[in-house]
Amino acid sequence: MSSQSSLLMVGIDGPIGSGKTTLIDAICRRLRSHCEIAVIANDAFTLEDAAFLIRGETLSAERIRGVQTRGASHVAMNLSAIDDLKRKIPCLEIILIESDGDNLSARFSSALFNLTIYVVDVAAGDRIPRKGGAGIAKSDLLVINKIDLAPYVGVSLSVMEQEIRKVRGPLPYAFTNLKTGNGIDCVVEAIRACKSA
Ligand SMILES: Nc1nc2c(ncn2[C@@H]2O[C@H](COP(=O)(O)OP(=O)(O)O)[C@@H](O)[C@H]2O)c(=O)[nH]1
Ligand SMILES: [Mg+2]
Repeated sequence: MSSQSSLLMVGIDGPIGSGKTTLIDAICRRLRSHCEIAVIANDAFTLEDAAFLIRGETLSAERIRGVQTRGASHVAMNLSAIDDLKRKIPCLEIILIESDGDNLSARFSSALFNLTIYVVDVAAGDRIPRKGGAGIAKSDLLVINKIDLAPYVGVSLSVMEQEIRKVRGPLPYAFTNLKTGNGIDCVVEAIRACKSA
C-alpha cells in the first residue's frame, strides 16, 4: 500500500463477471451517508458499468465516471477522471476504481492505489486460487464472491480457503454473497480501516 494524499484510492480488479460492479454498488450504499465517495468504472468497449450505477442511483451521477479503455493502457484516462472528480467534489474522501477486468493478471498500480481489492467468482472453481497472479496472491483484500453458487458448481469453500491461505499467507480475504450482502461488512471494514490509518 502507498499513500499519496488524504484521498483514499481503492482499486477493484478481477475477471469480468466476478462481481466488481455489484461490489462497488454495495460498498457505496454502505458508505455514502458517512463519507464523500465517487466511482470510476473502466470498461473495455462500453460505458455499461457507469451507466448501470447511475441508473441504479448507487451515487448521484456527478460522482460516477465511466472510462472506455479499449483494452489498452488506461492510466492517463483514469488520472484525468480523478482530476475531474476532485475539481467537482473538493471534499472527496474515497474513489473506488473498477478495472475493465480481463484476466488474472491484475494491473494495479501501487502508485495510484492505497488499497487493492481483487474479486473472484466461486463458480470459476475451487482451484482458482492456485492459478496465482498478483491479484489473487498480493492484493490487500481478496474477495471470493458468489458463495451462494458453490453447491451448484461442486465447489468446496473449505478447499478454496485452504488454497487461498497457501497462496496469500497472512493477507486477508472475504467470502461474499452480494445477492444477500453476506460478507460485505468485512470489505467495508477494510476500507474504513485504511481510511482511518
Ligand atoms: N449468484 C450471485 N450472483 C452475483 C453475485 N454477485 C454478483 N452477481 C451477479 O453476477 C453478474 C456479474 O456481476 P458484475 O458485478 O457485473 O461483474 P463484473 O463484471 O465483475 O463487474 C451480475 O449478473 C450480478 O448480479 C453473487 O454474490 N451471487
Ligand atoms: Mg463491472
